[in-house]
Amino acid sequence: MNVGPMLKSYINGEFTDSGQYFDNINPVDGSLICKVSEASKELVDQAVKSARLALKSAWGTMSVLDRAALLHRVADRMQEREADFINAEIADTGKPLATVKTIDIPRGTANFRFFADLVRYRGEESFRTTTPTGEHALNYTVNKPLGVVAVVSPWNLPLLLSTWKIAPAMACGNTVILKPSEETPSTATLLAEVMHEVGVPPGVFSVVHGFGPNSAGEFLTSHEQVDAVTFTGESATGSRIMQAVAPTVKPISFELGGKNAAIVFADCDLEDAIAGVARSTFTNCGQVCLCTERIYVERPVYEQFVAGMKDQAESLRIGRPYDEGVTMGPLISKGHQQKVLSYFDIARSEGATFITGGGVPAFGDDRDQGAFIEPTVLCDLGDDARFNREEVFGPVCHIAPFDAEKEVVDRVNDTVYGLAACIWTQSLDRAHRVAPQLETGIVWVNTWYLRDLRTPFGGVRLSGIGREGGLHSLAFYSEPTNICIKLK
Ligand code: NAD
Ligand code: 6OD
Repeated sequence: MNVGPMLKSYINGEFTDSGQYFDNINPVDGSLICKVSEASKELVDQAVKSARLALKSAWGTMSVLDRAALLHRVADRMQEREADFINAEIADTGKPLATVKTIDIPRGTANFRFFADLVRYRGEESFRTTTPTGEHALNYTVNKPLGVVAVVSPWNLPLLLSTWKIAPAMACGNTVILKPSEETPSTATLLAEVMHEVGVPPGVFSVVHGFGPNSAGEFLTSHEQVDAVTFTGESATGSRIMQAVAPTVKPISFELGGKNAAIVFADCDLEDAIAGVARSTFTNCGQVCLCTERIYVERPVYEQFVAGMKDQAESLRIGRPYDEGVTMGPLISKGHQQKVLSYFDIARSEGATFITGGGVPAFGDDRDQGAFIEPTVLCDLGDDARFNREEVFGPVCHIAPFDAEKEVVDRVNDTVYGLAACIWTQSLDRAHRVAPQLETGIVWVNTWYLRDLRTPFGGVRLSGIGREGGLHSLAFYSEPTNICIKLK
């Protein structure tokens, strides 16, 4: 694995050093993992230039079957190098081994395999046309790539979320430039190695390391020779990227923040609901865009639910990634730890009751220099409290009681976000009635983050623009041309 002294950008099939570096810090203990070479504007220009040229190379004329086969080879090689990917993701994020092994890395390879297969069997539209004046024609569409696609990804599920966009973009014949999060550059660099090893032609896939504003992220998204931008990250960043792409009017796909709710009805299987909401709140230390930070519980089971969540939070084992039985790692960085702690202070000042947590665990060893935080459960805030309106992105939720179905639907929908929601009930009628009333892109019933890669994924309002997943992804990463042939 290339993690060690320095990570380089990968441009035109070569690893390139810019001569300017930033530190990649281990969130477990604050130690230096490696230096990362930050791509300059000139290097981003070179990446875009080579990606444009690659569109005209063998890649541009490769059949969809050959492209799909190449993407399967990428997945094969990722699986052969699974241990490297696991260690790299753990080094950057501090996630527990079991999480990385069962979620992050397998989904990385699954993304390539899924879109490689899907694109082979995609159909194209055709219409036999008769006009009111009696003319006849055959209309059919041809799907072409958009061109050079910029993928800008976050740090919370680095490989999973970047490949979720890279794989369909490449499957559709685009060339891709990835700007991974500055917090998690390692698996992106490994992916570049894999692309190189399996013979992906130069310029088809590039990685430019760096930050957002006035760095690789901005250089890439504002580049006039980039044809589309697909982004996952904070809503405020999405807004800035939208402004950057506006002058050149290019397609965008945004998966942004959330302030997701779970609704627990009194008729649920309470044990399942407590375990499920604990999972939707604390998974990945609460750093999943789909995590639930607002929990509404029907009054008859409220006290029991709160007690159950306290037990769940206190039974999590916080610690080092490779230690047996560890179920929660650190937040991504000291900076993010400060942000989450500042929301605990806000909640305190707003009158919250801390049922459990609210601080930083003390280990008495080098982990005290890391970015750990206690799993936290709060009550007694109003829906208008800042804590209940803003995304925290940590292992924390607020639990509030409710009395009526219509009341809870209105309260859940009263947010600027709209990514996901969960409903816990044993009534099928209620599930069908309530789910469509929730103003979110995704609703889970009696579960959370159960994924089928064919389904539309995305959010409404500040949670995003567009849907990816299955044919939605292929539609975004393709430019259809309609061909109309006059028939006699
Ligand atoms: P972020 O917005 O800070 O950064 C994401 C990426 O954007 C990084 O690579 C960063 O360097 C880059 N970036 C930042 N400013 C930029 C700019 N001006 N121009 C171009 N690029 C820029 O997000 P994050 O902190 O890495 O991730 C956490 C956030 O992502 C949370 O809000 C979370 O909800 C959201 N998220 C959403 C989804 C989803 O599917 N909806 C998935 C994962 C994360
Ligand atoms: O599972 C996925 O495909 C996906 N896009 C997950 C997003 C998680 C957000 O943190």
